[in-house]
Amino acid sequence: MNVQTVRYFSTLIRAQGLRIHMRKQESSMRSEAISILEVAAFSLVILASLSVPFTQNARAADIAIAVRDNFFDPSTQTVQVGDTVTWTNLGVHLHTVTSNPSGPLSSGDMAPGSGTYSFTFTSSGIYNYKCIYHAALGMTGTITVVSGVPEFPSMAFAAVGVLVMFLGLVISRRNR
Ligand SMILES: [Cu+2]
Repeated sequence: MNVQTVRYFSTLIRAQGLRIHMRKQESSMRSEAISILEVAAFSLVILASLSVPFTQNARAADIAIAVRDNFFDPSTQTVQVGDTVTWTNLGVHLHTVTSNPSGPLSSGDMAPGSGTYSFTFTSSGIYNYKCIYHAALGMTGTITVVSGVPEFPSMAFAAVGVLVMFLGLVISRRNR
């Protein structure tokens, strides 16, 4: 064995040692990454549960009701909190959408053929209304507003969060 060969082997051994050392560091970094993952997943679950009241009916709908001579079509409609109802006068007479006996609905005169009136319902309840010109002819309607169930975003976040947390626990247990 000459000096060069010895030098070569010692370099090789040192490199191997370095490699093992780096691998150890890598695995400690990996378990650190797992605990970060767990914290992130946990935060996601907390965030999701906190955001439930705010994401109710996240996909607020637009509901159309036709105003005809002389009835509302449909005359009864159930919507969720946050939904917007738009009435369109498709008749040849003036009509109104007016709370009955009192309430927030007040369209004023809706022009025949094109007049529209929109209202966004922000609290649950039963909203009776009428056309002030044709109520006596039975031109009345009811909107029932119900509070929405937690929708896709928060439910999905919670599910993904729980899954990631579970996987993180399993992986970190195996690596210990
Ligand atoms: Cu009318």
